[in-house]
Amino acid sequence: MITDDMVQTYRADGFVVVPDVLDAPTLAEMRGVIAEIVAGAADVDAHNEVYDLEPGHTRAEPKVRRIKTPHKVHKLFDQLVRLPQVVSILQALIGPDVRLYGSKLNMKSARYGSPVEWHQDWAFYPHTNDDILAIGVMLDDTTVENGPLLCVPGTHKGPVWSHHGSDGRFCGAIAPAEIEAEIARAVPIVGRAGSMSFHHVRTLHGSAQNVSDRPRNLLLYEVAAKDAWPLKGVSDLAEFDSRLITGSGPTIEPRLAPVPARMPLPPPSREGSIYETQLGAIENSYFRKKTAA
Ligand SMILES: O=C(O)CCC(=O)C(=O)O
Repeated sequence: MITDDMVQTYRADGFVVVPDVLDAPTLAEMRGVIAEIVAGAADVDAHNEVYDLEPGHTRAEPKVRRIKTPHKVHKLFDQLVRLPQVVSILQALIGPDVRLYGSKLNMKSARYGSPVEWHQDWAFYPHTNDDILAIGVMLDDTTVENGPLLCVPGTHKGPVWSHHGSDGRFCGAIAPAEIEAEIARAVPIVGRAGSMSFHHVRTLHGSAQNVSDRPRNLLLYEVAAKDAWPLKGVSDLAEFDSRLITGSGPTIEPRLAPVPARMPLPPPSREGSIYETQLGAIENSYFRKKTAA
């Protein structure tokens, strides 16, 4: 499904959209499963292993911001990243042998869906090489109105910006003053439901609050070349190997590439999800201030 031109775009810009990867019945099945999972949030009061909740969530009026690690919550999400059409795109972009790093489903509900401040995924999980990307599965038609991902072309070949707050701790967000020129060049990642975006792990990106009357659900998978090892280490080798999607079996030989890195340490004062982590940068937020203005 991916053309040579699309591969060249990914290499040059650090992101690309492949239209219509999923068909209508698959989308309908996923929406049904998501509705069931979201309904379960009526039984919880606080963030847990499955749900990250929007401010203002109550049992009577559940507001889910993110379903954490959906591939562990329902088998459909584990199967989706292994579909042949998805695997062949991953192989064209990061090589024949790939491993799932993680997954998340960002539910940007109509009118209040939370923003995500400017960051590079690489700042959260530096590896021994950067043949790593995030797939963004568009579960809704995504337009400039409903809070699309915003990516800055070419930044995957540039610096790793500081994602540390004034307290010296990792906060998962870049101070907007450091990246004014880049923000001005950001491109909205839009497409029909069923399309998928692929952004490089070092690409600078963010996304605004959804102030439209349409939801914008984005299912994200982080996928790494098999020989990219996390610099934070591997504590459970069997679990690490179980996430291989393709390839000739496990390896204990990481490939070392000359890539810049900063460790996400000391750890953030609030962990659990990017939304919580970025509260460490709240006084320096770009999108919250913009929404309030
Ligand atoms: O949901 C979005 O648009 C942004 C997601 C993102 O960048 C992240 O969760 O790391």
